[in-house]
Amino acid sequence: MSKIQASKNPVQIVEQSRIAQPMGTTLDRFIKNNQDQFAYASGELSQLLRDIALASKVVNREVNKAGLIDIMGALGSQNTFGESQQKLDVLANIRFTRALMKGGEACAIISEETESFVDLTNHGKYVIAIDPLDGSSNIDVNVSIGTIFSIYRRKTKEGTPISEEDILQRGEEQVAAGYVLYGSSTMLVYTTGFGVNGFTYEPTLGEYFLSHPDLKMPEDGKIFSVNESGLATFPAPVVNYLQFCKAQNYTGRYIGSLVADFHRNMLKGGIYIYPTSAHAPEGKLRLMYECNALAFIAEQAGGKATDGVQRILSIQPKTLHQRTAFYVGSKKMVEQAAGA
Ligand code: AHM
Ligand code: MG
Repeated sequence: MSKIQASKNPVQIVEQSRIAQPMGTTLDRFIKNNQDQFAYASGELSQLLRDIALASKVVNREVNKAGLIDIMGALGSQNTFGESQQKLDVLANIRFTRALMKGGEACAIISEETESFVDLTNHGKYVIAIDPLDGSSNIDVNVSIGTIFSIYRRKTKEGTPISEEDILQRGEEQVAAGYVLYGSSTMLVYTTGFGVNGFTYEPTLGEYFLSHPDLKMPEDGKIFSVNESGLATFPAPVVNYLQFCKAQNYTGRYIGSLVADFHRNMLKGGIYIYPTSAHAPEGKLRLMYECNALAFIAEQAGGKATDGVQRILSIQPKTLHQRTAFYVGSKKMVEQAAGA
């Protein structure tokens, strides 16, 4: 008998590894298969996730054709904070709001693009905080952008007006959170508190497929993502930490799109820091629709998120558009950057 064993058919090997890990499962099937993880109203939360996924496909289509038709560039209006709104920001906000209104599972929406929350005056059980299109300064230059969302249970009785108690919830009360990254591929990554899973969009089939099951963030890493223009007035631990990173020949990577920077660091190991500075005394990023979702995902993937002192998810929001300093990524790096 020959000493040389015939190797397995490569197609067979690929198929076997697919069976071991449910790669290629569609997002819809994955959501359905995992529905029993929720204590109650599981069908509604599943439907809500599907509504968000559907709206993200529409936004993805608009993002992809942005260079082809005249929807790029400033609309000429400004949002609540005096920042110029890009047309795609406005469109994305409309798309997500419409999908959530039609779905009926959401009762209120908090969005970066609107000054106050929207009470949908229905019997929905969930409150959504969303940044429909984050990293908007990158739209015109064809660089990755993202959508970030948090889902909470409403606290007050259905059918009554939405109150502050429903809206100003701490991040640790999220029942689900996720982001969509419109990058070289479009990905949807989400958690319902049972780990983190990533799905890649197949545009010709119009489906998200499970591509990154049970994502884990490396405990330590060698990538630091920070806009150093405010360095002179950063907190001392951050200044020291950046010196350390450079002395260790770590890699500096900063896209200026939170979702893209976060996603890369989650896969490769790294830290994203947007600290306080003279320029941004309370930090720049928004607690409710930028930081909380990513903090939930980071923790679920084994990473960490703080404001330099306390856990992001424990912060009690006082206002809708509250800013915070944000340190997120590999656990050891976040601890060291905060001077722990
Ligand atoms: P935006 O919501 O106006 O897009 O601002 C949030 C973005 C983040 O995506 C990004 O990490 C950060 O702002 C970049 O800010 P800066 O240009 O100050 O570095
Ligand atoms: Mg934003």
